Amino acid sequence: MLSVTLRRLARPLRQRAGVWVRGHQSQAASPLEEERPWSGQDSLAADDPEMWSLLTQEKDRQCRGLELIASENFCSRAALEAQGSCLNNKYSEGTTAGRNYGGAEVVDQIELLCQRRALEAFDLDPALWGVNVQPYSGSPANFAAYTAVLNPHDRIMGLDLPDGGHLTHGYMSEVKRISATSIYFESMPYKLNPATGLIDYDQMEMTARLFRPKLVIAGTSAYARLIDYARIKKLCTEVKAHLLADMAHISGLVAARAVPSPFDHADLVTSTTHKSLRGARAGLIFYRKGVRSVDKKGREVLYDLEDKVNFSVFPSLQGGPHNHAIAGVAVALRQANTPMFREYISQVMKNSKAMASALLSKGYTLVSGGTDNHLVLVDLRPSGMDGARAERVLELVSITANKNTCPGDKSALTPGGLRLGAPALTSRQFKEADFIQVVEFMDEGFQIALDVKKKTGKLQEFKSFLLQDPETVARMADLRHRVEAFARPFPMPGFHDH
Ligand code: DSN
Repeated sequence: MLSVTLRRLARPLRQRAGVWVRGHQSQAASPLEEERPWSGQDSLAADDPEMWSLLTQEKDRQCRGLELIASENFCSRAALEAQGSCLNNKYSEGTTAGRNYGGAEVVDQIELLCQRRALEAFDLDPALWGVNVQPYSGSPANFAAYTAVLNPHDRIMGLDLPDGGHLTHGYMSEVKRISATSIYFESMPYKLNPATGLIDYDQMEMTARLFRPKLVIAGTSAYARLIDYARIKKLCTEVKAHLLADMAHISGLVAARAVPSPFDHADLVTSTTHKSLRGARAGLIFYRKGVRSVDKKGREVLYDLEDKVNFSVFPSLQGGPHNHAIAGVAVALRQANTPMFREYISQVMKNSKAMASALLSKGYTLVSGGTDNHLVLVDLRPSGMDGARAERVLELVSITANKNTCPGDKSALTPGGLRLGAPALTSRQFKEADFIQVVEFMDEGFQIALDVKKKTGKLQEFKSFLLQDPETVARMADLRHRVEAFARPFPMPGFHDH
């Protein structure tokens, strides 16, 4: 009571001294706030109006725009609810076989449930496959999987980033080791055949026979075609390498049996959980169990990956698992094992193909000429455009996509390509005809970009002109209004207050 009275007395002085107001007037704590004991019961809107306002703006951005980033999706309300739950509060370093903290009896069940659902979603026999569901996301999952089976400076091979691989597949530039996977391991890329836009398996084989990697990564971030896992596995057997499939982009497609499964051939499979799989944000590492081979004396040689993977995730690389994320992933994995999800993925593939055909019919060039999965990679160079300028104009008209390198690109800042994915809008119930309309909008955006490019020089000047030239501003405003009027009525999963 005394301290409350003293605080009351002190407040006018502090206000006069300017201590009371923290930066912006809207951030000032209400007088009541100071006097109440902390209950933690206020809503976000009441507790932190500034953050609430930003979240509200982001929700609105997601609802009014066309989301074409191939790695993004709209997760279900149920999975978001599990993720934003009391599970955030619990530490549980270790595995379900033994934890470093008490009170883990419920999170143990949650982790076991997530593991079981992960195996079920991909139709895996628990005698032959296990899964670690603790990685925080895809990049840590990859680094942990490599660390499990490699020593520092062992050799890895993955698809080069400019050719559609991921940073964590060993990316290094001409002058610098960029990804930790190239700093701590020795990396040699394989590449696309620039003429076909397809993985150059002949070159991969030739390089692997010389480089003798310990690990080959079969996985992509911006590749619209299927991967020949059988061929890569044959190579791995020949050079005595582990085969790791990073199915982050296509894990929803794999779960829906819509593309060939990496599990038929790989020793290790990593994934994120929030792309085509449409879950909460995290990572997974699957590892083979059981008999690996039979030696010359007829004795069974077992896989030894389980302990190595688990040890690598914790304690080597991570601390406490994010139990809230694991729960959100478990919810999504149950959803992924339903006919409804398979129907969703089938629509993703149809929409991706519809988008590819519409772009081709408008004269655009696609890397590899089309798509077999959830994304298309447009090569804008033949249209006199680049991905950076196209991305910026689309962003200003509420269409979100991302610039991407195409085979032969030199600059990562102004690459020639634009990556477009179908998973997010398909979660909003878009069908083929809707994607054809999306292409119409993008085509208008590309036209604006082309017109402005002709009048400007470097990228920075292009960007300034977009915001300053009255005619361009008006053209973009008109397109943006039509885009938003089209997008907004589609349902949005996850947000019950939409
Ligand atoms: N950055 C993600 C993507 O966009 O493909 C992968 O981590």
